[in-house]
Amino acid sequence: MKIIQLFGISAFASLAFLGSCKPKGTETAVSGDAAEKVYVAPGKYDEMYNFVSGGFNGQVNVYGLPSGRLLKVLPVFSVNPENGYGYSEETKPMLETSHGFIPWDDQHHLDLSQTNGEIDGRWLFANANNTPRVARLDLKTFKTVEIIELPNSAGNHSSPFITENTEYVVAGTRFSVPTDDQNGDVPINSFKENFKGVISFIGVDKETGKMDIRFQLQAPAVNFDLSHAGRGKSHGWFFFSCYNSEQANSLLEVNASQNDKDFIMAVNWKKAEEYLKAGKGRKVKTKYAHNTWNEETHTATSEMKEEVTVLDVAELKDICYFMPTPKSPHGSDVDPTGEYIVGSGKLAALIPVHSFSKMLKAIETKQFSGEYGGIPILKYEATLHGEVQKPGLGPLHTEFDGKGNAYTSMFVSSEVVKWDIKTLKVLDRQPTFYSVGHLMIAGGDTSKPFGKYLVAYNKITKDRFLPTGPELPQSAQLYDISGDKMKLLLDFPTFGEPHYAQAAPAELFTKNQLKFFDIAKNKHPYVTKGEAESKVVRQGNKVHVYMTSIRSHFAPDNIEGIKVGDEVYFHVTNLEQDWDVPHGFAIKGNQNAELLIMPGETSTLKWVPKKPGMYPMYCTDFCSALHQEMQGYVRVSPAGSNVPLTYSLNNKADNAQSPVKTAVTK
Ligand code: K7E
Ligand code: CUA
Repeated sequence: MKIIQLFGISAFASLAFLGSCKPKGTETAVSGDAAEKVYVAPGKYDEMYNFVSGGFNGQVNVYGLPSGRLLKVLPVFSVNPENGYGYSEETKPMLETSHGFIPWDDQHHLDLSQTNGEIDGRWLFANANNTPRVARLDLKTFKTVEIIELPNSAGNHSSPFITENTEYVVAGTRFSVPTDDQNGDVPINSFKENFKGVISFIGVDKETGKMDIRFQLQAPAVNFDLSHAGRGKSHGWFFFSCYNSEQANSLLEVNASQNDKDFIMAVNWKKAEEYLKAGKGRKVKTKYAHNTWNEETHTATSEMKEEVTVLDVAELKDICYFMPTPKSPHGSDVDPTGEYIVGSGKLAALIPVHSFSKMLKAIETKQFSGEYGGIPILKYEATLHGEVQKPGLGPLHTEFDGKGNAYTSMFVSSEVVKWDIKTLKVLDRQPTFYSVGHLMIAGGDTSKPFGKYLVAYNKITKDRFLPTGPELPQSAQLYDISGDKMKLLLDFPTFGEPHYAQAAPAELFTKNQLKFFDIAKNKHPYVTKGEAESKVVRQGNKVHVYMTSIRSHFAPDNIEGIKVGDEVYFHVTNLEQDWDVPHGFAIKGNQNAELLIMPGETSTLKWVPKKPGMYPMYCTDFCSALHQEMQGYVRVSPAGSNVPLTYSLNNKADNAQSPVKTAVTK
């Protein structure tokens, strides 16, 4: 099914099922010392972090390499009942958009922040395809701390790719659509006339990482697929693969596969900045959400923005150039030197490699073969460094090892192919099991790849793992690329559907790790910094419970006088100041999820009891030997009853030290 989606053309679809394309058996593919190379002894750490996109689960998964052990699932675009992301009052604003609250998205690509073209370990950027957004995760806490929505866009696939000093994160629209200030209520077949392909340049603050959309480029209506920034000599440029230069709006598997060549669009973003400075942009009225997490208040806020500046690349010359690239190119990858740009045409029988210096020369000497949507098309031969001949079938993505080699994933022929960037000679090929999509080398899209490991993220698992019903996990496969020949070391299952991934040595991230939040710095409006301050406050039908948790009780743990019709907010502060001691919180009948509160943090669960009765609450995370005792009761009375609102901890009749307290009513 997935093959057919990607390669609807029947010839290719059938190729995928041909015996000749199926790789040889595992026995021959795994090298003898593989176990030793991936074994991480109990108590030892992995060498690298591997951040893997979750695809249609909307999350990011963190693995250790070389073991392939899953360390954590980081919620980004989808709600996560495991820790209350998207359910707690504090995190709900993270998922606000111009369409309202959205609990899900489709997450494909990741990029780690860079300084001087090298991974700096600070932030991880993630895209959402369906409702176009870009997220930033802070790798000090492994939390999603910012999400920005993208106006004038649809299907944010070509994203989030960053420049070598993280000046920009870019996001190219997959679906061209009428821009937000135009009437979108037009016939679909007016595509050519009304639709535009917009690319967003999101600026990133050097110190704080804070994002804002600096400008957008309005380009002809094509489908932007992937991109990568220039680096080194090509810093200042961006390269976007485009398909559907046919501008089809239906049955794209046929109608967008007509042209022998589509394009890689080269964008001179420094030039675009000049035009922006000169005031050449058009202000477009729109609406997009910008959501930020505040680490001091432990709360997200969502702001609706109303305007974005758009530069029209057909009008403002010399921002964009098209490099013809066969055939429906998917990956657009730039080698570590910044000189070579590799286009992977899904339907092409070769891999074209463009040269950045030749491209500059071709622009200078005007070696154009025509125009497309007002953008000059450079002559294919004029920008071409060369073609890799007979690389395999269905090239998708290319990464680099920093030693002059490129590695391309071949979806249809299920293999990874290693080739020499300069000579374009194929050096090695190894099977994948099966139908590899993205592949990743640690640091493989930076100026300084770490090499050593390559991971293939495969679309089809078939017989690789114990069967789990109709849906099997996707598989990741780890290869040792330190020698001349690639060696398959390990299979590990993945969650959702991984697309792109990132990896780097662990020290880059462990050095910044935060172990717990300093409670003295907690500025949450409902924080409770000690049990003595815990209280219950009624404001009309809203009841605020200022609650604390510490091993192994809540304060208060008995509450009476809640009435049907009340909205109860449990603001739970975890008083612990130690690493790895979260407490959980849940109450019978709560229609959202648990809270999982980190040490020093405050989180809020909203609870609306529907009928009178006795409602137990408890800690969900096994926090101590007396975790099971970490529980309490809330008594709910009928609407209009006169049971006073009281709260207590240890309210034994003979214990005058902890009397039952009456709630404050405001
Ligand atoms: Cu090739 Cu969405 Cu990057 Cu998947 S995309 S494979
Ligand atoms: Cu706190 Cu279990």
